[in-house]
Amino acid sequence: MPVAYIGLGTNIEPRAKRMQEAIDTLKKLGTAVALSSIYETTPVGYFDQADFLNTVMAIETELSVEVLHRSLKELEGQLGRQHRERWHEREIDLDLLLFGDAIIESEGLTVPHPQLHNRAFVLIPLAEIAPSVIHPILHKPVSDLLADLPIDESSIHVYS
Ligand code: PH2
Ligand code: MG
Ligand code: MG
Repeated sequence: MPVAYIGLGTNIEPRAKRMQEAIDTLKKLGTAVALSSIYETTPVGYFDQADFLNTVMAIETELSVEVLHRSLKELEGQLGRQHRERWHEREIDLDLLLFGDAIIESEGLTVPHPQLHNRAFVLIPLAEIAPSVIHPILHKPVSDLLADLPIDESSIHVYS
């Protein structure tokens, strides 16, 4: 069974409660095999918004990648996500980062996540639980992707 890596993010209070709810709900999509620490991170892309909590969860699942992706979008709605401008604050964001070694480029779904290797708030938690997983396009382990990324240490710290 493939392992899916899912990035979670929230920056609307109650952040910790929203994150825990999302983690508990994601467990229903398969077998949770790993969960990173929760990190508090400064916003990337659009700066005039509150700090995020970010984490990464690994789930072994029988779902197809399309069904898993659709389920993540549905769960975002169930967990209260409102539609806003791109990059702006969100109640909960559930991003499919990796799905085994699948490479998918269809309308509405790109796997691996196209920004995965550029974002400390993804790579740091991902490297915590999956340092040796190979990015199927870049052909490098997550630990190398992280080592290659310049990181502002003040932009991310362990929250819990
Ligand atoms: N998500 C974004 C844009 N910027 N910044 C942080 N720190 N964490 C996020 O999860 C995040 C972001 C778009 O999905
Ligand atoms: Mg996102
Ligand atoms: Mg998203």
